[in-house]
Amino acid sequence: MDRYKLEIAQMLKEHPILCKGEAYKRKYINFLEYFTRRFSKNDEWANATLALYKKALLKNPRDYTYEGPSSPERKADAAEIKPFKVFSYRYCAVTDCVFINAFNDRKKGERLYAELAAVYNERYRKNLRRLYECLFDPELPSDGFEQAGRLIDRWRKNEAFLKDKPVRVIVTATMSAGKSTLLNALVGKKISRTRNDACTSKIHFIRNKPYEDGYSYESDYALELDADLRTLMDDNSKNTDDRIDVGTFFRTLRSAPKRVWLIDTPGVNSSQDKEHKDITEKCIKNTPAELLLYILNGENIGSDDDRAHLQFVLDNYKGKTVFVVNKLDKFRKKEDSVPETLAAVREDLKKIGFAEPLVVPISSAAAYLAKMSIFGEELDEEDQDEFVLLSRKLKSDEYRFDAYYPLSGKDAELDENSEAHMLLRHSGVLQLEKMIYETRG
Ligand SMILES: Nc1nc2c(ncn2[C@@H]2O[C@H](COP(=O)(O)OP(=O)(O)OP(=O)(O)O)[C@@H](O)[C@H]2O)c(=O)[nH]1
Ligand SMILES: [Mg+2]
Repeated sequence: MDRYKLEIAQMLKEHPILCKGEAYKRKYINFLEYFTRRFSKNDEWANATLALYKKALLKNPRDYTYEGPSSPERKADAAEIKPFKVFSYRYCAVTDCVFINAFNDRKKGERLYAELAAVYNERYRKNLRRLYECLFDPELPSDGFEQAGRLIDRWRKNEAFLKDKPVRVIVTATMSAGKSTLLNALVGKKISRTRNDACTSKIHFIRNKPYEDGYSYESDYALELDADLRTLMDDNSKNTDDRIDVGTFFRTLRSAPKRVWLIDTPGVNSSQDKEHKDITEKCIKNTPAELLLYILNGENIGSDDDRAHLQFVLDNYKGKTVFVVNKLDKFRKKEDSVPETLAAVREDLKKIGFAEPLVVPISSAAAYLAKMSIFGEELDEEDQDEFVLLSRKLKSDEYRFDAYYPLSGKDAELDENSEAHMLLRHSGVLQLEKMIYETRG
């Protein structure tokens, strides 16, 4: 499967067909299934997407059975198609059918379209052709397609998104620096395991989508388009590859979505798992990326493991690097100083050989809690307590981490009266997002 497909958002939310009765929906799915069987028999993406349609559109997916022609290897005749021919929602059906089977593949789309159009009487074909053209040409007007208007809008959002070059961001750290917490904060969802629960030895490619479709995808040996938390947290033992690909919409307060891949590498500690180190080093050396985020554990600055890994990064990665010092919220005013620590890290990095290193602070824990709260996720009691403590602490000047970033300017719509918005701002993550999203792909 082409991995970019994990960046395509589904069009199922508020789908026009949802208001119809179950019988009509079954007919509709049958229509889609006939063409999917005929044109995409061995296409993992198409089959998984069709399965998602069944799950999302049907009230009782279990009661559904395919009733179309039994041997779709040959083109069905009109009589065979008649029982499940979709008429009043034909614009939706054609859009969905091409979406499932031939998104981004005009050649296959033409073959599919020829048979799709043949289902309908000639007097309907002119408009159907106009619809089809409009899917592949964003310049054409998309009005007059009734219920399919929303589907076409979504199609176009996907299409425009994939035209952009992705910003590829490698994220690396020694163990327990808070890398997973930071990734979860950037994505605005729990997508990476935290707190050392059996760490993974895979590279995770976490890809953004153009809008929230309600689904997280994971390709880890098998393709799962509706991955739950467990699927996301567990590695499939059958996967002999050293990577896992995830696709999900990144929840942020920024207005425009951007094609971003966060490339999460296993934590390296030379003293421990050699395999992790090898995989991470290979990734840093061989994966093209516009940006590398090196996460440093603010509580454990200057470790030998970090020194060795920093040296490796210096020698092997030539793109832009940002050093992100995490967990500074744990400092105590009487004992530690945020600005002095940042200055010391900067000096250390210069000594290692980084010219003018960009060093910024963050509280990934604060950023994560703020996002969870903003996007309506339930915080348990412990999280709520931490939220309150961090909110208070990050209001005091020294711990307003956003103030240490070189960039300024408006990047997100913030509500000054919202504790969660202010915590998000003070955590530093908005500024870090700005750096990522404004990097050229
Ligand atoms: N106070 C505070 N704790 C943090 C912060 N970021 C992470 N932590 C905590 O540090 C611990 C390790 O965080 P993880 O995000 O799992 O770290 P990691 O780098 O992914 O760790 P490994 O994948 O196991 O190497 C967890 O208990 C987090 O809750 C932070 O900014 N502030
Ligand atoms: Mg981790």
